[in-house]
Amino acid sequence: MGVVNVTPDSFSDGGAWFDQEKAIRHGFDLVAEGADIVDVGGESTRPGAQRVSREEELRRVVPVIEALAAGGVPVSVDTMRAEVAAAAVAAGARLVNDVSGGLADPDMPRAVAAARVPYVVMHWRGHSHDMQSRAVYADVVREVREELLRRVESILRCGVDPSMIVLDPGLGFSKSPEAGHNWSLLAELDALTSTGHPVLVGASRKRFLGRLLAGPDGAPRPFTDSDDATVAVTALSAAAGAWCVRVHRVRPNADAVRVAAAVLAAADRREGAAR
Ligand code: PMM
Repeated sequence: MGVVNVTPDSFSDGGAWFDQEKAIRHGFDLVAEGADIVDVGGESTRPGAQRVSREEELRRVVPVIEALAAGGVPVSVDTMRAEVAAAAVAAGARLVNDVSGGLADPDMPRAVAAARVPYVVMHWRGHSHDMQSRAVYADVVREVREELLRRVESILRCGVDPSMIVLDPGLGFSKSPEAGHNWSLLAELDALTSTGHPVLVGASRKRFLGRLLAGPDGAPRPFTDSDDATVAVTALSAAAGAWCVRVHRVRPNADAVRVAAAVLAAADRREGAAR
């Protein structure tokens, strides 16, 4: 999944695709580099970000989704709002990616049920302006799994088909880099893959990578210089059974997915031969 943030202030690409023509071109480029899905978002979720209005979010994403979908691109919409999700699906989006897992807008699960599209349910504890204060866990892996499964129960009650639900641990969202929450979640991805739902991992250019790669003076690496580390996370996630990775630079990550798939296929063949 390649990312197109139609925002002036996203953490990971600093507003490079705010211009709609550029955003559309970038979406097609990501497909040419190997993206199976292009994720279009109009609201920044970087820590501390303030919300944009629904009207502004619609204005940003709908024309980009229309143009990409008309060009045959499988598009997902990255939104927490039911109305934006519905408008995006009407414009041709084929998946709804909701970083709040249905918590930000109670109408979202019913909108997704009506749209009959896959639904990415991410682990989330609150809006960006204060999400880091909620990064408190006794056991992050157990709590993220339990909170996600509670979300799934509630979403199923709204009529979403269970086979349409994708789970996401929400790396960087109410997760503390100092406490190592993101690494624990990656180390035990099977806590989510074992639910039977496909799993999406969004590590690309996140601050916990910049902190890992800090220089001798302790200054975190800038986000654009953490793409190689993102590729490493992609290979490990794909080998651990992730269904999808959400990334800013598609080509090297698509290569990493192919490497992991080749290793998994060889392991399957050897297991088959041993039986
Ligand atoms: N991360 C960002 C935005 N949307 N969606 C999902 N499903 N998972 C994520 O981890 C995720 C997301 C962070 O935004 P960025 O594109 O500005 O880095």
